[in-house]
Amino acid sequence: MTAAGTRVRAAAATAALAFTLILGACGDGTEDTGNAGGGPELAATGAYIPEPPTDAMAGGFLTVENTGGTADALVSASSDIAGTVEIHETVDNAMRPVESLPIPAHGRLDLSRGGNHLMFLDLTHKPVEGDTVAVELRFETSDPITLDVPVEAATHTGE
Ligand SMILES: [Cu+2]
Repeated sequence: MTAAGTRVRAAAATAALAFTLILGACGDGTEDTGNAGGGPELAATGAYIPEPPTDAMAGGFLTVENTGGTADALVSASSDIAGTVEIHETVDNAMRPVESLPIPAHGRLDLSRGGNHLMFLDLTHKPVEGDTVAVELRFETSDPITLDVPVEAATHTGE
């Protein structure tokens, strides 16, 4: 066999392996909805920040929808009005920071009052109803999503 022939065979083997890996990623039992790569497909909707009582902290709520066939996770967030944005969950009426929140395949992550939420800390100023706050969401797999989040009345529930 010539050296050139060996290289051709090696290239063919590499292509076959890549093809197998692609099939493997789609063949894990989740249905394929036409998303060629099989990765997560995220969209954020319904975001709002209720006007907080003080400039100490503010909560943020939204839904992240995943129409893709692979799970993702919200891993961090940042904002122009906050030195720190934490991801909080609420357990027994007490909130606590978490590293990340899962976004299931063909599912959604709900950040809503009384439950999971974004916590804006070290505020540059108290956001008031009518303001718009820039928020960036970062994920384990997907590209970041940037949102202009409206500040609503303190009693707003998003419904
Ligand atoms: Cu909180």
